[in-house]
Amino acid sequence: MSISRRTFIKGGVATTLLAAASGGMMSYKSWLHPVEALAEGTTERVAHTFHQAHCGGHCSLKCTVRDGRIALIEPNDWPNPYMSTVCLKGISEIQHIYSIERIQTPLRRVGERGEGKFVPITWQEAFNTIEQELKKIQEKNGKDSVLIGQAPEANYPFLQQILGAQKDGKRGIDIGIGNGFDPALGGVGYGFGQSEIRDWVNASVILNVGSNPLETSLIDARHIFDAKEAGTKIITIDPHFSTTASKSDQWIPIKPGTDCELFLGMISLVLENNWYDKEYVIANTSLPFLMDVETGKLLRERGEAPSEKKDSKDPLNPFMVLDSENGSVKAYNTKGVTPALEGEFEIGGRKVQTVFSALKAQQKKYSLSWASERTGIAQDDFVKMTKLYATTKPALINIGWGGADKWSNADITGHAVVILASLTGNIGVKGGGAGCYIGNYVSHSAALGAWKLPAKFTTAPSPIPVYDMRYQNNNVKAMIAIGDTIHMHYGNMNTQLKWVESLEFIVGIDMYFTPSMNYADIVLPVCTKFECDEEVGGLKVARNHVMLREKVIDPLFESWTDFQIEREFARRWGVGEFYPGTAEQYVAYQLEKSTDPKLSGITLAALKKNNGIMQLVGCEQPYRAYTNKVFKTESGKLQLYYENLSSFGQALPTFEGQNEAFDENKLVEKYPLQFSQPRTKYHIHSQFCDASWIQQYYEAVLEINPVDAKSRNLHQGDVVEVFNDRGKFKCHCQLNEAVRPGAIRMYEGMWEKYMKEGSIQNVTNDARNRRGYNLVNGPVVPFNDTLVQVRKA
Ligand SMILES: Nc1nc2c(c(=O)[nH]1)N[C@H]1C(S)=C(S)[C@@H](COP(=O)(O)OP(=O)(O)OC[C@H]3O[C@@H](n4cnc5c(=O)[nH]c(N)nc54)[C@H](O)[C@@H]3O)O[C@H]1N2
Ligand SMILES: Nc1nc2c(c(=O)[nH]1)N[C@H]1C(S)=C(S)[C@@H](COP(=O)(O)OP(=O)(O)OC[C@H]3O[C@@H](n4cnc5c(=O)[nH]c(N)nc54)[C@H](O)[C@@H]3O)O[C@H]1N2
Ligand code: SF4
Ligand SMILES: [Mo]
Repeated sequence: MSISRRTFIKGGVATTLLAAASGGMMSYKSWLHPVEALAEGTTERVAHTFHQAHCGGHCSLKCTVRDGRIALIEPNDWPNPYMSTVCLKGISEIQHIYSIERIQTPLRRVGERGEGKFVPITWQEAFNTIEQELKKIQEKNGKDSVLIGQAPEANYPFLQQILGAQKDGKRGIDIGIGNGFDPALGGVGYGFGQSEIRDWVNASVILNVGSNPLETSLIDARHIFDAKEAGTKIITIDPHFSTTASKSDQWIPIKPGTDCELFLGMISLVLENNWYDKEYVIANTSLPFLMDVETGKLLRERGEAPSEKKDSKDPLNPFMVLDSENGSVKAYNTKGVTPALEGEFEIGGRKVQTVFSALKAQQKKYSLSWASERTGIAQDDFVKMTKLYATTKPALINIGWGGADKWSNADITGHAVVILASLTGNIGVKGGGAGCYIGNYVSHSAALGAWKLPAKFTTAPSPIPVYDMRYQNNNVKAMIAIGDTIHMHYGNMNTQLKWVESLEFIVGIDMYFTPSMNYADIVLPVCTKFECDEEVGGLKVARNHVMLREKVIDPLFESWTDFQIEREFARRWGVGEFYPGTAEQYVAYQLEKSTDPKLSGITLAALKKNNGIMQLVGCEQPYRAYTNKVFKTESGKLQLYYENLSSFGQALPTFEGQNEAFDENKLVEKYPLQFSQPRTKYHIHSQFCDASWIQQYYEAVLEINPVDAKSRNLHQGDVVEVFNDRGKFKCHCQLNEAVRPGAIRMYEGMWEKYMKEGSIQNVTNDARNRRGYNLVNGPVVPFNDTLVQVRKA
């Protein structure tokens, strides 16, 4: 029988009414036939594991196994039921782990790279070849000629050390904002200045900029709605009408790539209207520090050299401020001195001013009309939004990694964000904060006991960022690609592939035959996190909890666990005797040897007894960032002036245009559409493209506004070609008013085989900003800074 949508909806209503009338709620439990009905001899057991990390989820799962096959996946019973989560992707693993795309045996490539011709081989043969080829390459070119490219889902803590290899440390991903945001706090470069999501209920206002947590941090949806119910006003600033925009109090559409202008404009308004928190700024930031007007250098007690000792309590060469009481110049940390915030004066013939005064002068360029025109946000909305953010406390800026981050000038945006949040006194306060946030990345953490290999096994440094290997001379001759890294981690695929093809040997390690595997010489099949050859497979600390990975089912096909594969590398590279014997031994060691009080009382036995999940000790309150207002900078304050970037004119955020997708670019005539590639709740990047339950809801489509479709004579469902000078791809198109006119959108990660032709990476921009090499994490890959044209294929 074919069911039309109408009858389907009617049927749905009838079922719901029936369930309500009989007093019963429809429950997913009804999917699993009751156990009494099972045939005699059927075995059933429950086991626990954790799911993926890259969605921020880390869901701990309770799995029912019947006769060796997974029959039901449910959220685990977390100590606090409110934390128990699973999403459609997790549930779909019942089917997905048995996908036809699973790599079933080790494979050897027999065709050209990329052609997809492989033959099955044994593990013995696969590892013999790997050992022989990698050792040959290392003997000839040095150990650092092997590069490990690794997706975050995979767990190979020792492989780099075992092989003495390089790792793709600098990969230009998710660091655009952090590069400019973090120096102010002394952070690691990913923009972490926020508290945990449980603190969002305490915010009065949240500016959600270029972030779509209702899809990209699905597990946190309940906390976001809690905040809304508690009265938090959420304003989403996004070029497209995103899922999160649709649930926000206000959506402010912004022209793509103009977040830098947005925040610069906001800073100007805050300064002009005295909406800043003077007391906070004086106490906690470097804005009162004195600088030489001519050279732009900060004044120190003795000359210009920075303190050798990074200790805010006892800096060797402290910064200087102007004592507001008597106008004398003092070290910033002199007891009892209240520094002046503003001022310009002379010391010994030298013109000197406070950083705050310099900022005020510089910001004159970034007027309301300038910012409003460039961002496309009406002046009235701009002022109202800024005033609300600046004058309602506490206020929070949540800035994503997928929107404003992936532009070549994102570091300037990040710098402006941290200045804005500091001026308004919102960093290190309950309910406040600013920065990037996804799921577990900001929560309480605990250090597990560290298993150590002998010090003689050393890793090789990675002098050249991985995205630059195709452009800069380097020593890499072989790659171990763990996950879909070749396909996902680089813009401008056609250039990237030339480099990949030049490599002498590639090992691919994955559960699924992702596009990257096509380029490998030897492919190894890995177990999913549900499969294991022993009773315990691993451990992780995430979302304020410790989680255990138990064996749910035996390894499928001929796959090995990541642990087994790493152990085999260890054995063959002479490290075997120092490597843990079993995964269970390793897990027990990590717990036993930990000295972290948050892990006290948490043993392997206790974890097994508690469904494989226990809460870290003392995490009742949400993790709050920097509440002691001591930052990991030289002065211990929010250091908002970046002296090291003065040669680039970026000691204070100075507007610089985008690399490609901006109006004044001549290329706009040829390629008028900006292409953004957000993430979707249906996938984790390239993962789940092959999951047929998910495929029912999402197929590869390019989304375009009906206005832009009409001018190109495109109709819903047409196959379109998206192209620019770098390359092209083809897929169906979908007309969607949620997409901003002048821009198109397609979720990133889709495997080539599910496209009509090509990959989105064929067109994405890989330009690297020269300034980037002086930033914390190297240049960002500006995936969104991409112009294209679309036509009917
Ligand atoms: N389900 C799921 N969750 C995930 C992931 C996943 O693959 N799937 N991936 C995880 C990872 S690694 C990451 S990096 C995060 C990313 O998490 P988010 O930052 O939330 O990522 P996106 O959804 O890609 O982008 C957020 C929003 O930015 C908007 N945007 C695009 N261009 C611009 C712009 O120029 N300015 C502004 N202001 N907005 C813009 C997009 O329309 C989109 O709504 O998600 C994580 N969570
Ligand atoms: N055009 C464009 N490209 C982008 C982006 C963009 O915005 N635009 N965003 C970028 C961003 S933010 C990110 S973070 C990257 C993400 O790109 P990737 O880091 O490649 O992320 P995933 O696609 O999640 O890859 C995870 C891989 O690991 C495998 N895997 C999963 N679990 C396990 C396991 O337990 N063991 C092993 N061995 N393997 C496992 C999966 O099968 C999959 O192949 O993509 C980037 N690429
Ligand atoms: S994919 Fe879904 S179930 Fe799996 S960890 Fe992420 S949010 Fe949780
Ligand atoms: Mo990411």
